[in-house]
Amino acid sequence: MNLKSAKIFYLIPFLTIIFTACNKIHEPEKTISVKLQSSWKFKNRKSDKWYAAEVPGTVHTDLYNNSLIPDPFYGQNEEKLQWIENEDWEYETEFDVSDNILNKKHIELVFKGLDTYAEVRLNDSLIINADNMFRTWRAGCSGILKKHNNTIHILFRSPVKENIPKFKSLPYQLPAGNDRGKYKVSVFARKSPYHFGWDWGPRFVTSGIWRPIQIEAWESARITDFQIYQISVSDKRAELKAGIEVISDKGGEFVLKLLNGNKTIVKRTVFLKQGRNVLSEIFKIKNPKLWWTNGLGEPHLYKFSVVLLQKGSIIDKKSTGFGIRTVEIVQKPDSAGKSFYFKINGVPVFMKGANYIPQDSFLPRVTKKRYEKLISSAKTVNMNMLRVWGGGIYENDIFYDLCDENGILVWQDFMFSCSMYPGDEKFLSNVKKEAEENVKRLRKHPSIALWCGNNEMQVAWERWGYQKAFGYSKSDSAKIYNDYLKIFHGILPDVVNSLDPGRFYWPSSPNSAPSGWYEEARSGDFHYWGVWWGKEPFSEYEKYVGRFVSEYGFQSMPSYYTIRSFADSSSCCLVSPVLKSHNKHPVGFETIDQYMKRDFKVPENFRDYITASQILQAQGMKTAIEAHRRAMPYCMGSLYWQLDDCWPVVSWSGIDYFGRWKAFHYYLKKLYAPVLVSPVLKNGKLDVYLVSDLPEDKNITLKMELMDFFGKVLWEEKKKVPMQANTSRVIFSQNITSVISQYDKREIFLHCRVLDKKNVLAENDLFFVKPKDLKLLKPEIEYKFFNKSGKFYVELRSGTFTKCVFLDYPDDTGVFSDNYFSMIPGEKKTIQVKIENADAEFGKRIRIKTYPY
Ligand code: BMA
Repeated sequence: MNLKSAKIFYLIPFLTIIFTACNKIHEPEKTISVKLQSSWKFKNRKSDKWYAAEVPGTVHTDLYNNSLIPDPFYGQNEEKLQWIENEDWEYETEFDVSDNILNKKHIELVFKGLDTYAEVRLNDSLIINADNMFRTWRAGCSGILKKHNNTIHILFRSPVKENIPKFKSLPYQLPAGNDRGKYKVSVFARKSPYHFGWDWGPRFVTSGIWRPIQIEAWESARITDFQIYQISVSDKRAELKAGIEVISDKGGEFVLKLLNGNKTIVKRTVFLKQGRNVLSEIFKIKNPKLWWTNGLGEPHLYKFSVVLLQKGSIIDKKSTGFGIRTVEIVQKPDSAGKSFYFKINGVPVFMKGANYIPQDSFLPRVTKKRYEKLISSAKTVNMNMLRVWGGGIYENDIFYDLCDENGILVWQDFMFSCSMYPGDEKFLSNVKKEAEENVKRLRKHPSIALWCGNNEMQVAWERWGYQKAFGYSKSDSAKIYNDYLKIFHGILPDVVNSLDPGRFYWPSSPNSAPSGWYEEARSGDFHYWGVWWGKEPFSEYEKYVGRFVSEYGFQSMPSYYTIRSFADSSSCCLVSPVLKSHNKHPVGFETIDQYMKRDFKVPENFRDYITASQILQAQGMKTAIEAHRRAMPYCMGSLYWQLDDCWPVVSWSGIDYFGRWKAFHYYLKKLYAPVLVSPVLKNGKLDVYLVSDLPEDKNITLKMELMDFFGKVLWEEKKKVPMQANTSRVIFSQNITSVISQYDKREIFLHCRVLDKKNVLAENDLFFVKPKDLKLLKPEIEYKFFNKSGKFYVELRSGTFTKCVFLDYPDDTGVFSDNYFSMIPGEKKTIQVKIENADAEFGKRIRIKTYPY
């Protein structure tokens, strides 16, 4: 036995001891579950040399950890590493098992994620032949497993080579625009689409054991599923049903206990038959505490457990968090088209959020801490919904647990995106099993708001010209679309209806309209890409306000520090091949530049250009989000593209690969705040909108000051107005041409504030010319750092109007309570710096900067 497998040997009795020590009732029967994580090695099939491997892991990260390849994200290394996808890879481990496991009647090896074509052998017996990275693979191994020197050997066949024959044998080519391979095989593989390349991601078609492997051993019975269903809910009580699935070795008498926290709510004798048993228990919760989305209340979670006992011993136990809430999607025809909005616990809620992509090209690298940080970054800026986009993965449990805990709803796509897929029986049955497993795994989460079939496939089929581009005959077209219908209007809704009844299914995002954006915006959900892809001005966001805008976005550069992680200083210019390889959009830089020239003075210095690109993105998104929120209740959702990145890249994200916040993510705090004040000037008429997502009415004061950049007030208005809960309305409307015309438009701005007594609930500035035409004064910022009650602050004062002040800190992962803000003359602003153990020295690492000067 080698040293590493010895670790497992010691771990098993240790775990068993924990199980017995923690429970008062003696429980020799409980399912034992042991992770098989250590002592793995791997090699190229063609070679004899083994290297240490990490499990869970990927072949790319294992090669890198063994210094066999350079850092895949550095420079243009991506290009050099494309050979990996064409190789077959072998993984192996050796391990011993304790008698405690070996003596159990039922022993299973469970592989929670194999990427993708994997032949698994236990002691030379083939136990699994996997072909879907999104599924869990189980194999009974009693009779094969022995006490010492067991080997698991997994051969991963190249996902590219595996599918070339399928690609070649189809009489037509299936579209897969983001697949950057010579053969567009991604659509044949049930493997994460973005691995094959995307317009924000590199191509790393990796292989590996990407989720844990464990041994599960049991004797007489095992709880295989535990779900809570909501039957009805009122203020006074909720009626719930526990659904429990038990596999029993022999028929017999058992005791089933259901607990709410530590309180037993049901205890009864059950007779189980041999094999699969489905049990259910209806119970009530008095005065239920509801689960609310972020901003509207506490996302209360109950913890329910089920315990199966026999003769006083615990046989198995399972727990689940559960949120009592209702989610309805209201689609009501109206004069424009059809609404699309979410009602949570009976209340219409405007959805504020983003599209989420996997956080790394190499998924097992995403630690719990990274998940926590990202979800908390979403919560901090007042988001209440994330869309798990269909080109990534059905996320790990931790992602949904965090969304449950933080009141963030999840729009969950099935993993299909921007392509058309095959429709042969084998593929369809694989898809069905994948959908069943993932719906069963995720349905318990209160955060899941809906299931969506795919990303942009219906719209692509109708509007992206596939038929012409691929030269499809009529019968090809009919066949391809029929295969589409089989999955997205057949298999997937059937799975949702049978396994997660009551949860809404939406075939494709967006809800397409053959004639184009204008019509698409009027019903259902809407992806608007006229800005960016269509090069339309930002002001078009005001024209294309949809009923629920589930995608729109604009690129910016990540922080300088992020760029330096993949580029040396000589590559830090826009035209360097390294930088170009880190923007996957065909004309990404050109598009940023084109928009920048329209509105901004384009900086020559690289670092200033980065800042300008971020502020440009933030301003563009500000135009969109304010337009969406002003249009409530016509529009009831705004999910921009995209929350995060999977590698250091120039992309549409607000948070980069290292978790650093761009200017846009800071802007979101105000843009998605419960109260928004949004001044709009059209043909001389000023309309000031007040948008409130708050659940209660309030009386507020609107204060408006027209100022010059020295702070001289030229015109002002103060108004007390009632602010109604959950509404958007114009609270001030006046033609101000005669006021404005007295001054040089380049030297003035309107500052709007909404006050609740002395608290500023919202503020916003309106300018009368483009940023590049403003005659701004040289900023005069004074600042000091200080500590108070163990907390660290920066206090700033501005002598003149400063359009953008920002605190530049290398690890700005959202550490400032505000950043990239404007300051009016004489204003004092205190910013908290949320960094553990910050001391006075720390201030030296923060640089106070202003933009554009
Ligand atoms: C949307 C997404 C992605 C894409 C993004 C930016 O349509 O669905 O496919 O990355 O646009 O182009």
